[in-house]
Amino acid sequence: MDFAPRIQARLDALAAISAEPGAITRLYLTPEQARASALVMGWMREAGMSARVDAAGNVIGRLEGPVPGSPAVVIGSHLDTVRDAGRYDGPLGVVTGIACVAALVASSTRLPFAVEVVGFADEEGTRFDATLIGSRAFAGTFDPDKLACPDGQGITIAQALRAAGFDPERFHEAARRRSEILAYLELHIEQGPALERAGLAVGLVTAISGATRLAATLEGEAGHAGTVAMDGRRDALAGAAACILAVEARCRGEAGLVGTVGSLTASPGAVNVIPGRVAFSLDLRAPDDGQRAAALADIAAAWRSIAAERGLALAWRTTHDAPSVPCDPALAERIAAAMAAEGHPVFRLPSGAGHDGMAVGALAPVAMVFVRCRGGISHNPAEFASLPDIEAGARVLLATLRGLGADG
Ligand code: HGY
Ligand code: MN
Ligand code: MN
Repeated sequence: MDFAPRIQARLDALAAISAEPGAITRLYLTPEQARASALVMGWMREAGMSARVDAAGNVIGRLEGPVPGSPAVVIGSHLDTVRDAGRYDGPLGVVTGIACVAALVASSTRLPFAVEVVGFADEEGTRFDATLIGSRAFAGTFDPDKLACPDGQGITIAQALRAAGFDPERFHEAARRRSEILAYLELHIEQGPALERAGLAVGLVTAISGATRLAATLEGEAGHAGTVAMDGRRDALAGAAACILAVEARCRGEAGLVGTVGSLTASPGAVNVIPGRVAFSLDLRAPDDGQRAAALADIAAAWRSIAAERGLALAWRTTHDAPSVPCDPALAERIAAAMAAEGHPVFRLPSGAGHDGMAVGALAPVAMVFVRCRGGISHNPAEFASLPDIEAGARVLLATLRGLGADG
């Protein structure tokens, strides 16, 4: 195997850079991110690229094309993680991109375009109520008002940028021009069970599902757990429980529709106090935007009636809303040709997970390669991709680059 052992070793090195000993947690604009960026830039330079960090914190390696400033094929993914993450989600795509460039340089392959490898700084949206921050900055579509978004400690993105040595007034300088980018390719673990069920190492993504994220609150009345009768309580947490079950009921049984309440905070949070206030999230996804909108409307109606019935005040705001992004057919066919040349059947599947390609799609044609992951497990330390599958993914990505080069 030419690629996989070194890719795995680098994933392990990145996994050791975490805010939480014994877990993998690397969030936007933290010291851990700075250390990971420095490590990745070193690998980029070792592969023969120039390397820099842009105004949003994205790490960008560049192998120049035939002339300085040549338009580039970009290979990207993200270097940030969810809390207690796996080691493949994000970094696999960045480290594999670097390995492909190293192979091009080692074989003195000259392509008619530049190649850039980008490690986006925040795709997960774990720290702030904003997601795809790095790739939206890269695509020039980031809403500057969101720089005022606070994290759980009240630190805004702008303040965190300054603390990390960036200037929020120059954040917009991360934006690239459409003329600079020919295409965007992303290799990522599938984060689902389809490839494993099909017994395949790699898959070709047809579209990236759209997603809506809400931050909701329910306000009731805190009270003494021992003296307030059950009738008449305005228990915000019991109300939230009903809302969560309403999400599950609406999404169950409808193919491709998924709804998740992943975070919830009840206050005051004492064992003998009826919760007066709950803040909770909703993450709603579907391959079809109309399907997602219809589900959101039904869930909102269910939540309103639960709140009315229980005398609770319901409020929510949308923290993320991204339409489904189809992969570019021509670019996808180039990947399909590379898969076939590498001896793989071309298995096409949608992505239920979001990816940076959703943002970069505003700038350039996007296509994705999936690599099988064990049990489809992700956002979990048990996340795993085998060396042969990592090797297969790297070879498909390299063959795709070479094919694009042959296309001119
Ligand atoms: O949430 C997602 O789908 C991605 O992992 N950020
Ligand atoms: Mn993820
Ligand atoms: Mn990811």
